[in-house]
Amino acid sequence: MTLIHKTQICIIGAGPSGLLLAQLLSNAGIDTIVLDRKDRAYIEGRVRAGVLEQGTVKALEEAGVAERVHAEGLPHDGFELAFDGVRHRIDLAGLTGSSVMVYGQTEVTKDLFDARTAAGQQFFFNVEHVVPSDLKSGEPSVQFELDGVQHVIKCDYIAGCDGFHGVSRKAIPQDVLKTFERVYPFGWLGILVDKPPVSHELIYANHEDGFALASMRSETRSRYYIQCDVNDDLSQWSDDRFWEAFAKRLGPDTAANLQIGASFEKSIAPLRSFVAEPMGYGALFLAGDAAHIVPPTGAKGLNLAVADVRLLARALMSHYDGNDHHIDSYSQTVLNRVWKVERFSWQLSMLMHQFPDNAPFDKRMQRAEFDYIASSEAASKAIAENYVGLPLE
Ligand code: FAS
Ligand code: PHB
Repeated sequence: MTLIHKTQICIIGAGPSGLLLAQLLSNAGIDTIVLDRKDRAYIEGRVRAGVLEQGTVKALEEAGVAERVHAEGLPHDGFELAFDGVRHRIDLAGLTGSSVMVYGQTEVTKDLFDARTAAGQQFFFNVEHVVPSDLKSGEPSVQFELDGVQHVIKCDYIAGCDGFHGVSRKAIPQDVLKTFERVYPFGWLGILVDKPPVSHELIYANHEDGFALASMRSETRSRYYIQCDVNDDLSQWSDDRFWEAFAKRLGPDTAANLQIGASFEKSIAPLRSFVAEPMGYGALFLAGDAAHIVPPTGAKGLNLAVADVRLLARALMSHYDGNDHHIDSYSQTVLNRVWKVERFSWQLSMLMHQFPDNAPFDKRMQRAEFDYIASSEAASKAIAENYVGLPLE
């Protein structure tokens, strides 16, 4: 037996991309179904991004889910870059008139799940064997299995919001799809600890031992990262070893304010830059990590996904208003911005990390670039305008 469902937009993936798209479209009266191979608890349990651009906050406002981010988020007017203990503040507010909001991706996901659940909108969790089909036939559909039962969703369009390891990107024919990738020779080891942050603003530090990032989730919960070997596993990183490395990379003056404690979350993430082109094929449109990955150095992954979704929601809404201009230009429009954000994330990653194969000259170039940024308002402004978020188009 196969169960048939009908909707206007089938959204594969209930991460931030899929959930935000569903919310924006549902608010516009467009019918959606959201599928995910995991369930809500698993998705909410993934600790990821922590910094929201104003454009992301605006999108949450447009989706009607911004109450908590305004009540609990921490507005930040600046952040610091540090090299071997020398710190330079990037004055976001002074240089751009804008700022960022510190608010965890976990919370964004919770807010979006709550809104869709409250509206009684349809999810299918724990789905298997998801197959987007008939992308160019005029009658697209998505097949999947749930608890041994076959389902088919007949729809107008399919939104591939299923992340880097999803199936949507792979539904684009190999002779059409182009991919671009750089894999970095290190990872990030991150912890969460219920201790006040070492500084009231984020600090990105480059030290001869490696990169470190001091971030936070609230005034009592800190999120810290250090660069680690790409082959490391968590068993090699006790809290004591983490704290010793983290304090050394921050430098003694900064580390003097560090309050250490037992971590309650610890994970290692690989770093890569990745883009797939095109981000549309027939009735399938990609958004978020399904189409691109950035190293987290620029705090762009989640924010780039949200920007894709804002453009895709606009395109789909316009379609139902009788105008296909934005649908036809979606891939080109969104990729223009994706590549600029890829550039910034790559630039900051190249500046702030220790590369195993870097020659002494390369290390001097990193320090010279830091010294130039610290001494040039123009160079600091270039960093600032990317960090607060580029215009949507
Ligand atoms: P997601 O990967 O979040 O969601 C995709 C969803 O699709 C998942 O729920 C998955 O279960 C589902 N799915 C996959 N395959 C499926 C299938 N076949 N069928 C149905 N569903 C399927 N960004 C930052 O800005 N700052 C950070 O510090 C940061 N840290 C990160 C750390 C890690 C370990 C990772 C992996 C990413 C990090 N990111 C960070 C980037 C991250 O925040 C992403 O940009 C963000 O989750 C993108 O959201 P989505 O596009 O929704 O993809
Ligand atoms: C985080 O708080 O998780 C975070 C902040 C800034 C980044 C990356 C991660 O660039």
